[in-house]
Amino acid sequence: MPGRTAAPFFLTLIGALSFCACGGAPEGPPQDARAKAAPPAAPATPSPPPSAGQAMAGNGARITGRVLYTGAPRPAKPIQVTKDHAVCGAKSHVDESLLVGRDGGVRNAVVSVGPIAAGGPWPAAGKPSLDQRGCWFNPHVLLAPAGDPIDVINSDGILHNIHTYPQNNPPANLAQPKFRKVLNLAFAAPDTVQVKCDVHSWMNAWIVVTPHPYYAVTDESGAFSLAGVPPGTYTLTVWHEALGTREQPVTAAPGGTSEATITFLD
Ligand SMILES: [Cu+2]
Repeated sequence: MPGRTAAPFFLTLIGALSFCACGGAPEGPPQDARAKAAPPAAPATPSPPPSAGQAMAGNGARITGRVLYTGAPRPAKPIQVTKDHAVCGAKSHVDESLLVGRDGGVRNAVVSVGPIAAGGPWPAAGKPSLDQRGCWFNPHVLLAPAGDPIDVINSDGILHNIHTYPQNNPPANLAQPKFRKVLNLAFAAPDTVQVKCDVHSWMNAWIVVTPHPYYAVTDESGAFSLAGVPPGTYTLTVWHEALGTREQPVTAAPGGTSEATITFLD
């Protein structure tokens, strides 16, 4: 949340483990859009940044782990629908700004490694889309390659509005009436962009615009996996909208798997 100070933390990194043939690729990280922790600094670095394209050439590494929160419990607050009840109130929602699951797993944290030169193939995951359904943005955190178009979908039969709050790109503020089912957005520069709907004040999401594919969003257990990473030593960066940003060195061994656990304390 805006203005909140990053909580103290604790980082544990468990080194390289088993060896396996890895391929594929992952997703992303960043700096906070509204105030918070300073953008991840460029890693104090090791070897020259590899090209993302190298990853797909084989011998890529996998980096897996979990993002945990061990501070005081912060139960997610129910969302109060104040208009368009027939559509917006059909399903109940809770505030997604901090979702902590079993064993402290933090959902919707963005994990990435760097520095890695821009470019290289992305996993065939399809065009990124942000769907407004039931007056709710799905997903809450979307990864999108810099420069590529994003579909913003209106699945509801009512008016929505897309209002973006970028740091490194021009802002957009577009009405999306019920008959305008799809809008396109694109961000040329890597960024962390908050998205809101001015019609429904509780609608809130984030688009993380990424320079390379080595980004991932944690699932409900706080788990992430980055695959096909070019071997090397990197800075592992974790960003969360409410908890802030953390960094830790990580080594990606050729053909191996490294495991990292990042713990935020309150
Ligand atoms: Cu809306």
